[in-house]
Amino acid sequence: MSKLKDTLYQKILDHRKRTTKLLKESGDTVIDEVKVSQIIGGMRGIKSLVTDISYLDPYEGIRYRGYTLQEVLSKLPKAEGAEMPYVEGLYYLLLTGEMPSKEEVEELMVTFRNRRIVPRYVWDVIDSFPSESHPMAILSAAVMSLERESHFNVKYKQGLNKMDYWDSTFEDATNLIAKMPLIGAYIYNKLYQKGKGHRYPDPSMDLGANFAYMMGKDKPYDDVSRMYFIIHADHESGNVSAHTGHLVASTLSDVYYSISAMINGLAGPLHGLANQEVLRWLQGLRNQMDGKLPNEDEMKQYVWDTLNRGQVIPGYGHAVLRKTDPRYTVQREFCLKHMPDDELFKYVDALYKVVPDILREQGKAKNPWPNVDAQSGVVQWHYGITEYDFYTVLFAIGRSIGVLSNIIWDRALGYPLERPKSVTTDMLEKMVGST
Ligand code: FCX
Repeated sequence: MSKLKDTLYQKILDHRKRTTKLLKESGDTVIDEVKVSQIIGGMRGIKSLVTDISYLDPYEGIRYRGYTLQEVLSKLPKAEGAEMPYVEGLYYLLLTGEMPSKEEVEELMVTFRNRRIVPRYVWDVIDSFPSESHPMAILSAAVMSLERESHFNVKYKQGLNKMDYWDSTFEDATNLIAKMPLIGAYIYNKLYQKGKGHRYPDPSMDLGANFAYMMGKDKPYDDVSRMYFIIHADHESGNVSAHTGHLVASTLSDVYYSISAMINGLAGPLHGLANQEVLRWLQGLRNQMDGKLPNEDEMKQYVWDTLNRGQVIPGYGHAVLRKTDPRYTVQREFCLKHMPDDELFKYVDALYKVVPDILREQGKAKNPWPNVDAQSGVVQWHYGITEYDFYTVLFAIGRSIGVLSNIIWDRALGYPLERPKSVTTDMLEKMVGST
């Protein structure tokens, strides 16, 4: 057994006792109440999921296993000369709650390296898509096509003990994480770098550096990839992509079905696709300005025009956060260091100065502050990834690490099939006494 798997197993054995005790001694304790506005309003704020992998505080932002993003970025081991840590180390941290040593990460890198090979039929699936297809649709189908590789399914058919579900799920999850960057880069090269061919991974490189290599990008794009995959990895369990992955996995569908579904949820403009929407929206402003940087009044006008058309300002607002997203801040700091004179970064910076006040004045959005998506496309654009349809694929590769870690733990703790109860409007009216 690898060090990671061994550590994980010990953690699982300890944790099972806590879950059993909670259920046995406090199963009937009331934790939350549900209001009509929450039932009609997308279940905002109802405490009804449990995960120990990350927690989202409305004012502080995300913590992974108790660590802030800044702590994660400074404490996880890094490659020689790298600014951002190994993505492989994040998987170790999310799964075990322990900050890995460099040796532990190196062992995991070997594990990933040995599982990278993508079967030929997956390339065929990708190649068969028309070139106007959205890269998220291609990614979803490519992951789905891998389903026949599931160890969990084979074992389940053979008669698997419930206590062992986590083990083959771990094998499937690790296999999929190892392959996701290759699939993502292949989709990019097929759609946007025709004729250049696809670069296969370099065995000496870590996941982030390899992704940059396969995309044909020089330094510091290796650090951009590491940063990007790490900050997008998890955002507790109620967001659409994480929740979809968990929900589908709760039926004991394998990780390929679950992650394909996760990708489909992430592909909506109110969720992951917002990062491409930000770029599209900024390009609209840029075209309108004929390339010159708008002044504050022109910027304000563009924001108001968008709102007056009944549209949202992409990259702003959040269902849980009530402050600037620390994932925005991490990327902003990277931009200030590496690309302070970038034209689009200046747009983003200028927007930060006007949008929160306008959203407050409009009085609808509960959170007027920027989220992760307000910054992320600009970084990609700067390094030559100008095909913004592709940005959510990068989000999906990162998010799969958190969602897969959660699914392994769901199986380890025996979380059941998810099945909330619905009521009819008639019933609701009777319950509130309005008929
Ligand atoms: N611009 C304009 N209006 C906004 C807004 C924004 N950025 N954010 C929220 N609002 C509006 C909502 O549309 C809603 O209007 P309504 O009453 O007419 O339906 C009202 O304000 C209340 O919404 P609120 O409770 O603040 O926000 P929700 O939890 O319903 O929605 C999202 C949260 C993120 C969907 C919303 O803020 C939004 O649409 N933002 C723009 C898209 C975006 O950036 N999404 C990415 C979010 C995230 F980081 C991610 O998942 O990647």
